[in-house]
Amino acid sequence: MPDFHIYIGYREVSSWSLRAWLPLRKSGVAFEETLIRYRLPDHRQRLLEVSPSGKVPLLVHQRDGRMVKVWDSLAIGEYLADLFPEKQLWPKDPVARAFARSMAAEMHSGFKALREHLPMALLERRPKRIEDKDARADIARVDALWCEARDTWGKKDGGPWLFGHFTIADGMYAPIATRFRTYGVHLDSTCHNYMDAVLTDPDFRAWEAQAEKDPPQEPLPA
Ligand SMILES: N[C@@H](CCC(=O)N[C@@H](CS)C(=O)NCC(=O)O)C(=O)O
Repeated sequence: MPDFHIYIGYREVSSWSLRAWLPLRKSGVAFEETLIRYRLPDHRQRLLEVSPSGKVPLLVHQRDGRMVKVWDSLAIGEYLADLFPEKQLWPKDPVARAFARSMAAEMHSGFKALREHLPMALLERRPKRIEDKDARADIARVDALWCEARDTWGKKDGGPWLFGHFTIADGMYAPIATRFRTYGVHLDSTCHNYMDAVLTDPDFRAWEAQAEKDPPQEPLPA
C-alpha cells in the first residue's frame, strides 16, 4: 500500500483538490486517492471524521510509523516541496522563488471576483462576456502574473511552465486555465501558450479523464 493517500472533492469543480493533487502527481510518488462526495450525508460525515478542517484536499502520509495529516492545498504543496527537494516544486533561484510564492499566496487568498463569476466547471464550455469590473481586473492580474513569470524565468529555463519546470505556482493556477477555457477568456499570445501547456499536460489530462468518468456530482444544497 502506498504511503501517501490524498482525499479530494468532485474533480469537475474542486479547484482546491486539483491544486494539491497536481504537485503530488508531479512528485512522482505512488499514492492512493479517495473522492469524497461531500454533498452526500454519509460522505460529509466521513469528511468530518478524516479531515481536521472538514475540507478537502487532505494528504495523509504514513511516515516512520506515524500518520501525518496535511490539510489545505498550499500546505500540501509546501510539505511535498520539503520532502522532495530534487523536484524543485519551488524554483531554486531565490528571486524566482519569492515571485512564485507570492503569486501562489495571492491565488490562495485572493481573486474573489474571479472565483465568483467564473466558477470551475472543468468539463463545460460556456463562453460568455465577463461584465463584472472586479472579475475583469482579476483576469488582467492573472494575465500579468503569468506573462511576467514566463517572460522573466519560464522562457529562459526552456520548459512550458511559469518558471520553466512545474512548480506549486502552476498547481495553484491550473484551475484558472480551465476556467478561462470554460468561459472563453482570451489572453495575449504568451499566456495563451501557457494555458495550452497546462491543458495538454498529461497529468492534468489524467485528472480530466477521470473527471469525465466520475458520476455526476450531487446538486448544491438549496
Ligand atoms: N483553503 C482550502 C480550501 C478548501 C476547500 O474549500 N475545499 C472545498 C472543496 S473545493 C471543500 O472541502 N468543501 C466542502 C465543505 O466545505 O463542506 C485549501 O486551500 O485547501
